[in-house]
Amino acid sequence: MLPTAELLEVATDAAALTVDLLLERIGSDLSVVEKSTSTDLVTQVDREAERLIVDRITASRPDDGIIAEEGTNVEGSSGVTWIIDPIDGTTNFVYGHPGFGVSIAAEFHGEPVVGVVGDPLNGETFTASRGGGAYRNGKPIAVSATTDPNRMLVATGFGYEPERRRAQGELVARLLADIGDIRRMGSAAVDLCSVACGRVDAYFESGLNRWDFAAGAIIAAEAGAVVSDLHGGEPSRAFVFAASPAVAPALRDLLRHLDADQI
Ligand code: LIP
Repeated sequence: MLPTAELLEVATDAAALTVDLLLERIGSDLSVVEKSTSTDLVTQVDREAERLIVDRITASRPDDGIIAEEGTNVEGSSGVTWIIDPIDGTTNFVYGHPGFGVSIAAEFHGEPVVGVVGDPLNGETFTASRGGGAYRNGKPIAVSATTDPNRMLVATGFGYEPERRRAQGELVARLLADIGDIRRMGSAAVDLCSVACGRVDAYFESGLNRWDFAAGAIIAAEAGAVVSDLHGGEPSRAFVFAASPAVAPALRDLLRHLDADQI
């Protein structure tokens, strides 16, 4: 029997500890380091937050596997693997700009089971468990009711490599005339939670790491969103697509027509 309730409790507790750390350190003198490119940033707080989360998880579940953005990679024996981004939207965190959060997901033999995203500046904690629905601060949430594709509010994001960024920008320019508007908020985890609570109608992005979207994807799916790649498969590094069912077919057709998953 999968201890879903325990996994949700551990993830929620670890997220709460991390939110407190991020609120304490935001705006402080952060040692910012470039990773893969000049736009791919990491701070000492990312590393401290990851340590905090890993310690909280291992205190309760020492036999679980853990994969996290800042380097933690533990092979487990329980079948449960944690997928963690201690600060998704690091650039926003460095600037003190809204649009960052801690993202913690648990998978059982590769299947998503639990997702928690904590957004410190909005004071929101999003949670979901497979088959258990999606919640914001403990209250049920659901995707938007928009039906007109020409009114779709669509979130997206851009990678770090200059050529990919150029192509992603060109894609947005070609898409804009056929939707309501674009929002680029800077965190896949927060964007997916925005789909889950109806703050945007849809989100897409290519080139993400699993830790960017693992928690937000189950939260969006449990809130009623269509969550996939661009061809109905599982969301992946190639493409993450999340949309309310009413607008999903129209947006998916537009993105397929623009070869959005070939960038
Ligand atoms: C971020 C993603 C976001 C993307 C940003 C960045 P990070 O992750 O969550 O969707 O558009 O460029 O990759 O690097 O802040 O953890």
